This record gives sequence, C-alpha cells and structure tokens, in this order.
Amino acid sequence: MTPAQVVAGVREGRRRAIGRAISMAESRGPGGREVMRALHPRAGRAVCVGITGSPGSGKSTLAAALVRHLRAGGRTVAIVTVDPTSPFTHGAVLGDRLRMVDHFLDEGVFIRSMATRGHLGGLAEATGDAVTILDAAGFDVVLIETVGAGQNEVEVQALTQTVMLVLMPGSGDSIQAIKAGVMEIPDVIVINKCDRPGADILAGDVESALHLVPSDGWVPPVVLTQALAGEGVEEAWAAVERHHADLRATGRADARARDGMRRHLRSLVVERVVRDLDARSDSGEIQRLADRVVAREIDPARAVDTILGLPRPEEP
Ligand SMILES: Nc1nc2c(ncn2[C@@H]2O[C@H](COP(=O)(O)OP(=O)(O)OP(=O)(O)O)[C@@H](O)[C@H]2O)c(=O)[nH]1
Ligand SMILES: [Mg+2]
Repeated sequence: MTPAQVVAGVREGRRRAIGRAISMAESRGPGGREVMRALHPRAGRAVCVGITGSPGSGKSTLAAALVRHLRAGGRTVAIVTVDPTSPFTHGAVLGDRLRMVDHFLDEGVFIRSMATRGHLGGLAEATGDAVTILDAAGFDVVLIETVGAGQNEVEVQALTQTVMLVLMPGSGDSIQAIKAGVMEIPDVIVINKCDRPGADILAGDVESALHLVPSDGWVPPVVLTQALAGEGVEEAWAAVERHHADLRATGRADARARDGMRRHLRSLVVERVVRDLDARSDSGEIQRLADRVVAREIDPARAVDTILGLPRPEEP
C-alpha cells in the first residue's frame, strides 16, 4: 500500500489500512510521516480517555466492559494499550477479555498494542500517532490503557480529555497513589474489584486524599466497579461524560487541549533528540567526542554543545 492508499483506507475506516498506518508511524520512515501529515487535519472528533493504574488493577477488564457498554449505545471504540515493557502480552490479555465479551470480531471495535521500546523509546510519539489515526478513522471513542507509572500517566493526560485511574483494594494502592502525587492526574477514580474486602475503606481513603489535592473546580468522582461482572461500568462512563460536560461548560476544554499539546510536543522533542543521539552513538561520533574529553582536549560542556550543534561564541 502506498501512503496515499493508506490514508484513503484509514479515512474509510478500513481495518487493514488502520493497522498499516500505525505500523508505518511506528517505524518512523518517510511514508509514516506522509500518512500522519495527511491524517492530522482529519482528526479531532473522537473522545479520548486514558485508563491508568497499577498492574493487575483491572484496566483491561474495565476497558472491555466499557466497550460492551459503548457498543450497546451504538458507539464505535478503539483501544490502544501502551506498555513499555511487554507490549505483546498486554495486548493479548485485552484481546482475551474482549473475546470473552464477544466483541473481538465486531467491526466497531479496534485494538492495538503499541510496540514501544521502553523509556523514552518513542512512547509519546507512537501513542500520539495511533490516537490520531484511530480518530481520523472515525472511531467515536479512543481508550488508551497504560500502566500508571510517572511519565506514562503524564503522556496519557496530554493526549486525552479524561484520565481514569483504576485502583483495587488490598494492594496498598491508596497510600502509593497519595505518596506519588498521582492523585493530581486522574479526572475519574475507579475502585475496581469491589467484590473484594476493603473496597469501601479504599474509597474513603481516596476521598480524603482528594481533599488534599489542589482543585481547579473539578473534584474527581470515585466510582466503585466490578469490571469482571460489568457492575458499575455504566456509572464509570457516566462520570467520564460528566467530566467532559464540565470541561466544556467551564471553558477549560480548550486550555486542557492546548496545555496537553504543549507537553506532548516537549515529549516528542525529547524522544527525537534521544533517538538522534542513539543513532550518532552507534556511528561512533559520540565516542570520538568522549575520547577528546578524556584526552582533555575539550571539556564536557563543549562536547555537549558540539553534539547539539550549538555555536560557542567565546571559542574559535
Ligand atoms: N475479583 C475481581 N477480579 C477482577 C475484576 N476485574 C478484573 N479482575 C481480575 O483481575 C486480573 C487483572 O485484570 P486485568 O484487566 O488484566 O488488569 P490490568 O490492569 O489490565 O493488568 P495489566 O495490563 O497487566 O496491568 C484478572 O485476573 C481479572 O480477571 C473484578 O471486578 N473483581
Ligand atoms: Mg491490561
């Protein structure tokens, strides 16, 4: 498929073209660039929601349950799972969950696991491109599942209108969440596995922790779910919709999008610089500079300037 055929296919919502477009964007060749340039103006319609939380809290199960709820309401859904360590298994797990609820072969559902290469390995770029492609393909809702670990969450927040944080009882989640300051990121908090003991206590802990977080007017609702049984899922989605309505009503939707894009661009720059550096490292260029620093011909700051291509006016 040529880039133009891929773009046309994505715009018609063809699955093969969508998959191809994401792969092209991931491989970062000139074809991928061309596809993204053509699709960017075509996106911006989808509702994008992040689902974060610690491993095993039930993010994929909740995503599958949300798919069922949204499909019942006639909406199409795409899911991107992002996991820097094992992109493969996580996508497979989600696939299993969806197969369980009979949506795996549904044309209105698309699942993709991102093959990122770990820390700064292009997570922001790959995820951002996938969201744009799925949005341009016409999916009503795009869900991004990611293990909630620092930078991941910040990236997801930058790309979405709403972030759901999934916690579960009996994992020490509440204490960790409060300590890590992650409470500042979520817009909706889901206490999943509420069939297990301790869900009410966790909900109480989270509610009190939320009082300590500076608020811009929106206090994240805490919703109890049992994702495996589909309980509370409707309420969880209703909370997401309330958050959207609040963003629009208070005029914060634009500010959030602009702020998110600024942070996203920053991540893209960092990713590209690191990638470029790695390539030049492979070519031996960085080693040659390091050798000159070791030989005391230049100082480290001068080597860095050279790497970044900055002129040093005070030196010849
Ligand atoms: N008891 C109970 N178990 C649940 C519930 N929801 C999910 N689980 C189970 O919790 C386990 C983890 O669920 P996943 O949906 O894979 O969790 P996840 O957060 O996506 O996990 P990672 O992607 O590995 O981080 C699975 O065995 C689920 O069946 C629930 O409401 N109650
Ligand atoms: Mg998962």
